[in-house]
Amino acid sequence: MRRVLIANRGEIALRIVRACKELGLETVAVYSDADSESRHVQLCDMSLRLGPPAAKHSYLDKTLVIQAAKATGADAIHPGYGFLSEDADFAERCAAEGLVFVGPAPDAIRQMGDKIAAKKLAESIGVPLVPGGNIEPGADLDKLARTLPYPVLLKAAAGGGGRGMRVVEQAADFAASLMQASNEAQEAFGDGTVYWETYIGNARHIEVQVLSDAHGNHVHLGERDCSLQRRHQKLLEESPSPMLTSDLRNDLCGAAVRIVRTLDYRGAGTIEFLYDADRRSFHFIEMNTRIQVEHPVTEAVHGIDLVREQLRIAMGLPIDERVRHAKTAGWSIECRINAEDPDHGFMPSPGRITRLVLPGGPGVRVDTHCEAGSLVSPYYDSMIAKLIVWDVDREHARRRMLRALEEFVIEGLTTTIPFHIRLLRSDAFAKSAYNTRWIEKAAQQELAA
Ligand code: MV4
Repeated sequence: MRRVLIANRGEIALRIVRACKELGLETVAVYSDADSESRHVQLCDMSLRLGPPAAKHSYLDKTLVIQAAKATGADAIHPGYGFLSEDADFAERCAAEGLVFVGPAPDAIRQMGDKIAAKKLAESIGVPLVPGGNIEPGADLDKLARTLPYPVLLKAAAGGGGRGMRVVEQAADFAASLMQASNEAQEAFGDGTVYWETYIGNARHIEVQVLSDAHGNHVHLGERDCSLQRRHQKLLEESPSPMLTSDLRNDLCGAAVRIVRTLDYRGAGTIEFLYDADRRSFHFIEMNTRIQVEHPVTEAVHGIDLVREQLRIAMGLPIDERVRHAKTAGWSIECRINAEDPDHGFMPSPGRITRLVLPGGPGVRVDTHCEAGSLVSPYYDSMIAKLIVWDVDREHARRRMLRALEEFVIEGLTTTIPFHIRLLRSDAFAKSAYNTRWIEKAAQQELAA
């Protein structure tokens, strides 16, 4: 592996360029017309235009991306997150073209992309699941509806990340909700298969970072608590999770490693669990076969570089010795700074950044592709920066995050910074006394401007 094409944009493209450079790898940027001036394009050794801003005609066009790799002599493609990162067909086409896909084998992507298959695998090795079941085509829906433990949650087998989920409160609503969920899933993923789970109302979303190499090493790098999400967009993540005892943490991380070992996995991955705060139990829900947006909090508490490890693994090298034996130390929090208006339902607020002053000082990291003068495009997600802090414990990290948010100056568009400041100051956050439902309600009440 000598030359890596980065099939992404924004902060993660820049993140990958940096990791490649530190490993002595050459870099190729691909970009849409909205990103031709982007920082990662400037820093790459070579760059190539893909097409117009719409992702369908640029970052999501598999043929164009593979052609770009061929044309520039790249021998590997890093997909980042989103776009083509969990597209098994794309990974397969890379292999067929002799290109290294920086990620797991197509079969692993495909199996974990089917959320029902993923649960079956977890169940087969004794990992606890949320009670639930499949809904076979032609099943007697009235009969099924009468037996379910309400409230239930309908989920799309091809979905994930909360897209296409629907809560059903009572048997009378089941058939209609199923129809809607299935139609939505068909529309969004081309697969209308839906399954049901008991809806856990008092839950925390806790995920485990794993790394697997081609030499049979499978390690976890602790957990992240991602319970603060609005419409399934994460707002703030932290590591470790304030909810876990060391016994629970060992069980959770052990279960995650057993899953990737069984899969004969290779690369970076994330195993998602729901923690039921009433029963103090955890349940596997799904696996993501890519690097995630929130990976820096794991890097901060372990002193490691996950993207570097992804590249090492793709090169056939073993996971670095120090990474294999890394221990969690201190506390890390990440806030996603979005060009959105929290006072108007988090409406996207694209536009030009006229002034940008980044926070700094000890324990502060900012991952952003933006600078003063940058145009935030309406074509892509509205994340403009990730602010990550590390400190010795949660309360110090909370205060450090507040001071960093207060230093941060972004002018020209509306951002989520003021909302994050209210969130970090709230009692619920300080005590970690919230669940996955809290933020949605609080955004209209105690966290409203
Ligand atoms: C759940 C759940 C409660 N019960 N499943 C959301 C993202 C996806 N990966 C799984 N998610 C959830 N699955 C059961 N059976 C709660 C979530 C969830 C959530 C739900 C509503 C609002 C915000 C949420 C944040 C994290 C997780």
